[in-house]
Amino acid sequence: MQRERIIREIRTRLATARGVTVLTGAGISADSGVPTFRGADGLWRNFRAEDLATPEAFARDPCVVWEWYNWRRELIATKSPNPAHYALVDLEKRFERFWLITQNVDGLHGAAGSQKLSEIHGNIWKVRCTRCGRVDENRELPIAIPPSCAACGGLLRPHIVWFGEALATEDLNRSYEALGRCEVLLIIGTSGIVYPAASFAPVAKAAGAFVVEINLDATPNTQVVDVSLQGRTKDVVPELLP
Ligand code: BV8
Ligand code: ZN
Repeated sequence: MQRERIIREIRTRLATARGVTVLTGAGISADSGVPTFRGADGLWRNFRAEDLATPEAFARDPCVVWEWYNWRRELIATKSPNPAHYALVDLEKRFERFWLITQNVDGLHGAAGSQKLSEIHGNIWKVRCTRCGRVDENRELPIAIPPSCAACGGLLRPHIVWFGEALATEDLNRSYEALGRCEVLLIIGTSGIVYPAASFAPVAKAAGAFVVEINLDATPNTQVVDVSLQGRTKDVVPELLP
């Protein structure tokens, strides 16, 4: 199906849908200048997320992990939402049932105004005490290393889901509910490699949704979805608004 027909099909589906769910990955923030994890510019200051975004790395040397997160916080603090983020805020207002599931920890969906949102891998602007479990927002640039809890003095960690860690039950439940009840699932800017988000396309398809992928490159999701559009999110996503 050529591009115009695909876009017409998606807009028609959105025009008649009652429930729309969106899953985003690093590709939607790439157009805001936030590096992605994999692919050409996919590096965070020469570290691979799989090496540092783990509880083992933090247990071994919390200061190195915090240095890495400080570098990322400083970089992300200079970035702003792009037209794709704002198009999703617009989309949220148009449907009685809308939910946005993001793998991104950069906080740009919230900054753009998205409210019906699950940040399933956490948020780089939140910290969690390893002793008392308290979660706070923290926007210090840089955060003093090693940061300690104001309530109990315990060591603070980023409130982020690392590799090998379970996602929050509430986020998973909300995500599976949104995937099971939508007529359209839009998958935007993700390489479809990281689980459990990588399994969301088949979950929604099995529940009868029309699944759309918008991404720069083909991914494992490309075989599963109903239609796939290759392009930059900031150009393609606003085109889909009914
Ligand atoms: C868990 C926080 C279990 C860190 C992140 C098989 C089955 C089940 C699990 C596993 C499995 N094999 C391995 C696992 C474990 C692991 C996993 O999936 N590993 C992968 C590598 C195979 N999963 C986990 O560990 C998860 N937990 O399974 O728990 C469990 C259960 C009970 C008890 C204990 C444990 C936790 C996963 C969360 C990891 N944390 N982030 C941090 O960010 O600091 S993941 C990290 O990757 C980021 O969050 C990122 O969002 C995520 C996914 O990456 P993408 O967003 O897709 O980004 P990527 O760069 O890969 O791709 C960008 C895409 O955009 C590209 O395709 C590119 O073409 C495109 N693009 C670029 N520019 C643009 C664009 N598109 C459009 N426009 C553009 N301009
Ligand atoms: Zn504490």
